[in-house]
Amino acid sequence: MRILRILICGAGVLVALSAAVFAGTGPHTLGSVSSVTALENGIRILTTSGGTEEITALRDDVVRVRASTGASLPEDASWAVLEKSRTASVPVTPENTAVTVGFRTQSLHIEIDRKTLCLTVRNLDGRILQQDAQPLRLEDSAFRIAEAMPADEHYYGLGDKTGPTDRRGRAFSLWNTDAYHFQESTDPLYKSIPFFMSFRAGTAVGVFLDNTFRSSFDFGAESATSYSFGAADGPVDYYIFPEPAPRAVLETYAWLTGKPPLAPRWSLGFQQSRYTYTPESRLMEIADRLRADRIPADALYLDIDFQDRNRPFTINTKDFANLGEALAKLHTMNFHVVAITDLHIAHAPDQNYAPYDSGVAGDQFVHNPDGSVFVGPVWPGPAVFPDFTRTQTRAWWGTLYKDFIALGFDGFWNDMNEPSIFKTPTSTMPLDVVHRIDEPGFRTRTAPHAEIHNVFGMENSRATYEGLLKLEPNTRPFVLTRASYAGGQRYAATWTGDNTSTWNHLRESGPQLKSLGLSGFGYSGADVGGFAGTATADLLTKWLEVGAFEPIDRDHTEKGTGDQEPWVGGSEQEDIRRRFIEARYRLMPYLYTLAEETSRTGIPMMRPLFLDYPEAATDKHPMDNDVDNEFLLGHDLLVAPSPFPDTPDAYSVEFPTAEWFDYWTGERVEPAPRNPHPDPNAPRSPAELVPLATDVHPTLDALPVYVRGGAILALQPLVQSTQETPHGPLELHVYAGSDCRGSLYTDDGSSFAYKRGEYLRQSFTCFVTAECLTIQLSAREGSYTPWWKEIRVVVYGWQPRHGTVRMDGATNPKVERVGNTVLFTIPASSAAATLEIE
Ligand code: NBV
Repeated sequence: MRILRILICGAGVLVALSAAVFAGTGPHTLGSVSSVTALENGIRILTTSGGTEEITALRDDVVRVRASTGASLPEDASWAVLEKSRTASVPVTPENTAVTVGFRTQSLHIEIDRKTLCLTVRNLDGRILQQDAQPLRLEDSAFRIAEAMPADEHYYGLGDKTGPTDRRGRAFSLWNTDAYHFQESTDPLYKSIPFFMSFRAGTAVGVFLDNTFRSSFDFGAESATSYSFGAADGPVDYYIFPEPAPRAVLETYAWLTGKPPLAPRWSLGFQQSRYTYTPESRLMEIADRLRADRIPADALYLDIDFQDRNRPFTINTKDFANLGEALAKLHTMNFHVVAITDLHIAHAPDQNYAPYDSGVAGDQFVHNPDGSVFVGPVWPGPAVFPDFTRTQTRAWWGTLYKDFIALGFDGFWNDMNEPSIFKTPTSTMPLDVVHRIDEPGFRTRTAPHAEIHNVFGMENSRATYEGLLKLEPNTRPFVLTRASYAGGQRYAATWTGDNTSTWNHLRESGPQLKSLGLSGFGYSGADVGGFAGTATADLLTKWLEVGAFEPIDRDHTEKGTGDQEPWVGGSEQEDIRRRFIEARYRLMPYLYTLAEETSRTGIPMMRPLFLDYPEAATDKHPMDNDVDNEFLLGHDLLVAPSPFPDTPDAYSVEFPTAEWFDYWTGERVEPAPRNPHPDPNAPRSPAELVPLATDVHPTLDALPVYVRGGAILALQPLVQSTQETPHGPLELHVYAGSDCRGSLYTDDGSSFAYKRGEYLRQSFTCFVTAECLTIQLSAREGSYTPWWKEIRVVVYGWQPRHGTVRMDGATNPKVERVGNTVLFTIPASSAAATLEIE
């Protein structure tokens, strides 16, 4: 029997519990430091087992760790990390002691224990930010890294895993999987994003394991004192980036793996989908009814039945005889139409099926180990699969969109790209299917499916995105993908796959979308109303309420389920749902400003509370752990659906700061301490006063939404589609409070003209005293001319004594007092302006 020597790292102490270090294929470590070479940006260590470990600094706050059992490191290439970031480098100062080797950057100390090779990362004050709990463990081709897990540390990320946003106490595997009607216990799911953030008392550390093989993460399911991560094969290659705050971790992750491109504005509108609106007349009925019932909407979807025999890039001309005309008509009605284009190409030799014929001619499909083309059954029956790891295959795939673009489709939906394959126990390709990597930065080589599986969906969406860009260079592509990997946000928005029409899934969708946002995917949605099963009218109403505040708001359901459009269930329900969709459209300037922020910074539109308010709790634990049902839409809106939406029970909403307004009434919220003391006069400790909370008694027609005191939100008059020009002034809603600020970004919403300066950016601040409210509008940046000629200012939470406004000391707009608000209108101008209200 083999006994693995268990080494425990920590505080420079090495505890050896048994007797041998194994080399070869059994469980082993890399041994100890044998020699160390100082590099300009780090160190390279040769180990006593003949292995190599290299730790380098890409920036002062980003280190990369690579290790191998041999004298050289594995290929330095990545599907996820941007070339310019992966090759970035900063000089470091070597720091060696009798027990450690390492270096210092401008913000970190990196120490490797000479005996165990355990890594400790400290800040310049010497505080431990991350520390290996055990030496790197290797067995056959697998490896595992274990880190110390302080009792008050929390873990976030890994994409749209189910369950609480905090991953602590659970274990997950990453292997892209078609998880039809997944449940809370289902793992793995559709995406593999081997990135997480540890968060402890206000500080956060990002960790990204850049390994595309099946990987796993255990945040304390197995051990109460350590967490671990590893992969079944492939390189030991990970990045550690400690930052002073969680937002900075996401910005750094975006620096490493990229940001989502700016979404076309229409994709932020309400989207109506079903599997499948057939025939064409049904699609038109849906469009007509949305407009007739005055339910604002921007996009309609066509699912697989619009195709001929489920063959991608074909049209079922029996049911869709005049699709081109239908699309043109829908455009005149201000709709955009998204078509599904699955990646499985029907295996249809000699049938004049162009995608198959041209694919075979260019040898574009994935091979079996014997060189023949791999064929697997999916929707079209036997199918073949483009080898998206090849640059030229991606380019060929992109050309397949030409006719659909010409026909008038506006966006594309890449489903089934885990890849999902029927009639096989693994639901995917055999692991030895051969991909032929032909990609700048990579060695041109073959790779087994085991290596490519988790990036296959991402490369599919990349091929789509890049193909669309090539076909229409001045139109922002809209691609929706189901499977992806770290970095996939550069090409596509995503949704959480086949959820179910249950209250539990409504509840789950919040944490899932917060987690996607924490994993790079700032534009994401869950099927509103649920995919599998038929939603009850109340469930659909509640889901449409919450969906109105999520980045992608798409109602979608499965074939054979009951209707799920906003009018289903009667006019009372429809009226409520319309009101929420209208609220989304009124908020469009704010939403679009957030979308631009996401594309510029990587900070998601929909956020957990701890992301923007990491120090809200007195002990700095993440607030989301108490109220995972709540989320932020941008910095200023707090949305608080019920944590148990299937019950009418009251619940408590917690606020990260003291000043909030009810978004619907404009009234100041008077939050009460969370745990009221039995004796109201008893002295309270500061801890008893936070977090502040208010009780909510849920009703079907209401969703608690709050605005930060100090927020300045931009709203617009109601429209039925983002294509419609609003009539009336832009609205600036000013919620008097401290840290008073807001911003606005806009552009034409669809082209890349903004990259040439055709955009508008403006920021706003306010300053409140008892006598005067001063609002400052910065000069507009950019050359874009917006639709508004006037700005209507609406002030909440502050009443003027005299009711006068001075604009730059001169003009005198009339002030109205309506209920609890103060309103006035000013001419819009590109110059800076100061408004003084007294
Ligand atoms: O294309 C049909 C569906 C689609 O509607 C859904 O959104 C995807 O997640 N697709 C899965 C395949 C069939 C699911 C039963």
